[in-house]
Amino acid sequence: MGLPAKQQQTIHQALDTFHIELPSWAFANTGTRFGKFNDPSAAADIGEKLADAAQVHKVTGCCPTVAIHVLWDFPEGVSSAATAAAKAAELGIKIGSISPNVFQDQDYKYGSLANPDASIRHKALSHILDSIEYAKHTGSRDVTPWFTDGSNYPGTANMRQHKRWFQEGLRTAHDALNPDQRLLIEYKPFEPAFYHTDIADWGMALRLAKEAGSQARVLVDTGHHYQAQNIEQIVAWLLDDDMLGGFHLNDRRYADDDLTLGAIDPYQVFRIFHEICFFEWETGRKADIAFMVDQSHNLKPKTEEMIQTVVAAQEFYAKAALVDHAELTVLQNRCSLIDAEDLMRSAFQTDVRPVLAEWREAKGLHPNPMKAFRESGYLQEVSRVRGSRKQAEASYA
Ligand SMILES: [Mn+2]
Repeated sequence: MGLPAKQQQTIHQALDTFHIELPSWAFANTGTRFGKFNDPSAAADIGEKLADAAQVHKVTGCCPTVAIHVLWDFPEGVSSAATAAAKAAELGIKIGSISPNVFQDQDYKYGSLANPDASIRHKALSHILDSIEYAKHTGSRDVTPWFTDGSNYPGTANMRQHKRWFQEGLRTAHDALNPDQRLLIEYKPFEPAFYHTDIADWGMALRLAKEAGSQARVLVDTGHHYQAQNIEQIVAWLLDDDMLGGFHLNDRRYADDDLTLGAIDPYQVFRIFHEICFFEWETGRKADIAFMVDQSHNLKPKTEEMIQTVVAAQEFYAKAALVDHAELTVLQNRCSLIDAEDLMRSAFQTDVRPVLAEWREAKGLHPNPMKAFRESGYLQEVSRVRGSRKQAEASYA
């Protein structure tokens, strides 16, 4: 039995172009601010992170790139970038987006690009410019800074001045891009700043991106919103303005929980992907979006969790592709509320797993990526090798 041939074909076509970028930091030992539990299989350096990511790509066939955090992954700067790019190529993957880190150093206690001390603003900008250079060395297109700048108490910072410093800093960073590179600006309402955050929402990120230059876009981290915010509407607006650069995919129950995509609210992931598929049908063009994962697995086994995430993302994307957009448009224009909603819900409720298994087999992959990974013995092998060494000190990544 199964789905009609046309729907199967729709899913195959959707999956053919759906690539997911894995975060290097998801393979390392991570934790919460209360502590960190060591996993014997956790990767300790960029070489191991890339090796683990390559395993995910091997069994899923859709994760050809790995996002890098400069401070954690390129400790020696340009030479680390070159070594990592070579290692990735050896493993059949590539370095993807590059995240500068302007929040860990002691100098950034009172901010980075909006620090009242001009020499620290300069230091932060220099690091971002260096990151753009590394990106050129690794052939990476997207540079993805995230800023913690803000304040914890009313009256302690000049919010207008902070805004102007961000406008200035991001414009300078943008000017250093190659013509094919992009600057993706991520927002977050709170944490670590608890009174005001300089780039707190999509409107601020959109404005800063527009002012930075034509190669800047907004990055939507699904966990970086207030409760009940309509993320798919933000996505729809950014798509319509051609300003959606990419996602940091994850799920949350309370704040920025970095849980597995769709673990808490699977319908929301579907609704977000639906807006993308609907936009592409309506405009007849592919949206230029980097689908990146930004999750932190402090309890689940890391590589398996990433496989689970990727499989979930493919399932939601396939379901979203199944919506009959022509029919939906007719129903919307007719104000047939029940039928329009049911059209969405029936796509969401469709079991796409058998078609995904067929798609994998057509690509020469095992129909069940998790089973393939478990049968490979990779986890046992790296746990044995990595688990026998002394656990590294408690650095976050
Ligand atoms: Mn993020």
